Amino acid sequence: GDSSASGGSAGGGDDKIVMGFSQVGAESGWRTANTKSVQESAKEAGIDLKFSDAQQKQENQIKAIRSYIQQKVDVIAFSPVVESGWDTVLKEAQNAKIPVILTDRAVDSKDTSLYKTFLGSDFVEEGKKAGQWLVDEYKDSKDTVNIVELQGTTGSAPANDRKAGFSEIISADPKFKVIASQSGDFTRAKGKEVMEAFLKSNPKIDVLYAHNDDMGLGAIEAIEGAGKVPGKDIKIITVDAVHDGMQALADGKINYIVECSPLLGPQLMDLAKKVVKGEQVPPRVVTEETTFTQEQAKEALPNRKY
Ligand code: GYE
Repeated sequence: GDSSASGGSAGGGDDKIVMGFSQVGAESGWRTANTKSVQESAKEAGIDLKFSDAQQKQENQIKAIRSYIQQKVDVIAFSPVVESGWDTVLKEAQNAKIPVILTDRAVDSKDTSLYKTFLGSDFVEEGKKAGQWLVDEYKDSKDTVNIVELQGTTGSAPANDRKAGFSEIISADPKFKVIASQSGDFTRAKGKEVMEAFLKSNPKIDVLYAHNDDMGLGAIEAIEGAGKVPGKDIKIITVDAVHDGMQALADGKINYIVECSPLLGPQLMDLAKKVVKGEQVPPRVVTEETTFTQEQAKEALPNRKY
């Protein structure tokens, strides 16, 4: 780790693991909590963390990974902003014998030897849970349900999978119609902007499905701005369960939240230690998550960690 001051680590007893971590950005409350979790757990685990923020750009992540390879870090962890286009740089890490851990988001590389493990949520399952709530909510109605969807960052694993899981469940009943679906890039500002456009072009929207809380929160501002009541005139389902989302759920402005935990730091550090020692790790570690209704949000809010 901090070996330069003492003239190199060879024989110096400095066996601190150095991790290069490339974060997606700071686009959402989820991301902020995730960054905090990674930084705090690195400290607790005695891991020397080199951290970079890619501002939602793949090219920045590739640059960061290349610089970690050059610095000969012990392990690289990253949360890939989009799923495709990683083979070349991952091959470079492999050639340099630096193990890679995927955290939070997946890549679509066919060659799974390019990374040791993938730690994070099952986003398809999250989408299914969102769809299931809707199916249950409208089980006694035969009327058409007009749905608008705010997708996450285009090409990202959570956007692809949350869309797919949701669609799979609701497509069982033709009364569910997704009348508009567009990316809000996982941000509040974009969520608001896109929802404003949805409201202008669609006079009858029954449901909003937003791939994260932040976009849902932005959309709530747009809905209120249009003189409608979020949670009543338009029902809202989101994913994450960050503090502000849970507050809006408890306040009745959101109807249902599918939890996605950002607290991946401790498990990431454990996996990193094992991988650096050359120990076997499971190729996939799935985070455990729940769902929240408005009542459940009121109960859970005081003890939420993010
Ligand atoms: O849901 C969203 C964030 O990759 C699971 O990214 C993460 C997603 C999360 O911007 O809020």
